[in-house]
Amino acid sequence: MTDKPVIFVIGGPGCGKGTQCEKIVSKYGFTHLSTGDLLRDEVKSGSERGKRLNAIMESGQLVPLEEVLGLLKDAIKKNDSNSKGFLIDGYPREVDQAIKFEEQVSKCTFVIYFDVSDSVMVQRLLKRGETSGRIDDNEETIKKRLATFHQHSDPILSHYKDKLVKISGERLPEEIFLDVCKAIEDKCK
Ligand code: B4P
Repeated sequence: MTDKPVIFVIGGPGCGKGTQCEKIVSKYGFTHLSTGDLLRDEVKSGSERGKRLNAIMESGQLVPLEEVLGLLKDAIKKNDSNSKGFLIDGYPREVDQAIKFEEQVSKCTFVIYFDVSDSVMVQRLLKRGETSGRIDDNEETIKKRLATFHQHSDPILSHYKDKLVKISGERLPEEIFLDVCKAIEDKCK
């Protein structure tokens, strides 16, 4: 479906994926597709599908694979002709998502994983929750999001052990970004 580079950006809730993706976009001009944002856009549309997705996100669980992959495929199709490459933020969240994407869309070039402890992620999300208005940035949902993340993360990291760049996300965004740039310049030569 695309022959452009595809970078998966993964990590726990609040690990800094979205923050680093913004920086990557301004420096390298990749197309940023956040599955969380695509889902929230669908919710905003007020459709019946959006209502179902909203309830799942509020419960801290993963939405069904077909829904997320469908949204991603549409977005890739729409942007492919003008894109230098795709940053897929928040995907895959389970091994099946990885397998289906690579079967139906493209091989992934490499995977960036931001490593952050639970306590730091919780602090960041609670702080963001003071102003974000996101239904999932509250204490109860954050706990569930972390549990969902831990349930699926080890199998994904093993699945991608040969394509994985693990970066410590407990530093200043600018420091983290230096490692991100090294990885992109090394892997997307
Ligand atoms: P997402 O939208 O992906 O939510 P997230 O994990 O919190 O990441 P986000 O990008 O928003 O936050 P970031 O870490 O950058 O997912 C939300 C929900 O959607 C999921 O729970 C799930 O239900 C559903 N979903 C999404 N993708 C799915 C998929 N593939 N399959 C199934 N379901 C899916 O930043 C967090 C905060 O930390 C920010 O406030 C930021 O300012 C701060 N921060 C970032 N970097 C920092 C740093 N270095 N130092 C200090 N603070 C920092």
